[in-house]
Amino acid sequence: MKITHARVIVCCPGRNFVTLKIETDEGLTGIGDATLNGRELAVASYLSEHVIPCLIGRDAHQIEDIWQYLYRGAYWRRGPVTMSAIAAVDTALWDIKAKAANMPLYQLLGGRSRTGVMVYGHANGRDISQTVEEVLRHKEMGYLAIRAQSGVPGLDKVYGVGKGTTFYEPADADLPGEHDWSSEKYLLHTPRLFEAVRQAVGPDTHLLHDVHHRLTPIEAARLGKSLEPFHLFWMEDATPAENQEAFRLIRQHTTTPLAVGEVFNTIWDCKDLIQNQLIDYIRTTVVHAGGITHLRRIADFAAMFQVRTGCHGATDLSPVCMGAALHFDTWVPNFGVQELMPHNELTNEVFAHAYSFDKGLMHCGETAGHGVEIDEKLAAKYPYQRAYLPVNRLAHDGTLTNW
Ligand code: EZ4
Ligand code: CO
Repeated sequence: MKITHARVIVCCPGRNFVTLKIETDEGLTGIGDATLNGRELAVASYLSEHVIPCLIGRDAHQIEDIWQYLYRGAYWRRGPVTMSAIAAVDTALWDIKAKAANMPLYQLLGGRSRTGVMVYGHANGRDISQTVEEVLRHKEMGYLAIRAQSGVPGLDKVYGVGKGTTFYEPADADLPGEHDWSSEKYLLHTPRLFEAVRQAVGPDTHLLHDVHHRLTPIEAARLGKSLEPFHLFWMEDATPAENQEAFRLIRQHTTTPLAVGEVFNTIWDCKDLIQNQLIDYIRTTVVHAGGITHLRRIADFAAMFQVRTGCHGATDLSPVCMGAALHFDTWVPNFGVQELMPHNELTNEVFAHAYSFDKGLMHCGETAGHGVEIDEKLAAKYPYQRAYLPVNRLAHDGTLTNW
């Protein structure tokens, strides 16, 4: 089965998405997500200019060889742009292979390991009481796992707090907005938040929290320790992980489970974290970590060290990524949890999908392939609109820090 055509579709049904569509001489087509928030056109151009010309005429069934060709063959390895482009090709090819086999994708990975995929939803509030309300609303909707974030007294704009009530979209301006930060204010506030949330929600609901790379290792250790009484499912991105050793310090001080990796793009980004058992959950997902082929490699390596998966699933990962991730989650033996930030209605119209939510679990569906399609005519009505993630500055003197 030969690849005959491939094209990149960029659309903005409320937010930007980059999709790769591959066509074959047997009439089967497949799609892959290539969205890299705030850097969308870099991936689109990498695909159109440098990847698609090399795909035409290749055997669509040779997923592994094509993956190696694009990874090793570029000479310039890794990086979010390259790995998102490779991921899009890989996802589209798995979609095609599963359609050719007339099977849902998870069957090709080894079949079903669980009845459904536990997801965590986002409870966001301006303050503690609003976040508590949101946690209870999510519990009511059936969520078994809930991430809680809130505004911090004395800080004007912080990660995870939407403009309206619950909706939160971080890429919210055509040039980067500016947030402010104080680790001291945050460290005082966050244990109070979780004391209130745990008290309100009871002992059974899994609670999660995203630090979003803002703390130093010793500050993160302090936070992890102070959250122990509220037994979190995980504390996410406690400190930047360019230096994987940084997590050793956090680990030495706290039993709060640690998750990291939504910005990683290869197994090399998490090798030390995993083999030294410095983390509990690895957050890499299909679109930013080289597709199903590479994600499976990371998960198998993680399994040897009892590290479980917790795939990133924010709205900037398109429904195509979500569909593929849910097939992966349905199979992967060392599954932990899957993030879910539901897409808006328009996005769901552009990307019709087989997956669904029921009682805290997602189901990938039984459609052949990954079960997600793109309506190209509808997509064409919503052209790209430049949008950036914010930057972050220290509240007291404006020093640029991690967002
Ligand atoms: O800020 O996906 O856990 N989820 C997150 C996300 C990220 C965005 C960045 O593009 O941290 O909300
Ligand atoms: Co995160």
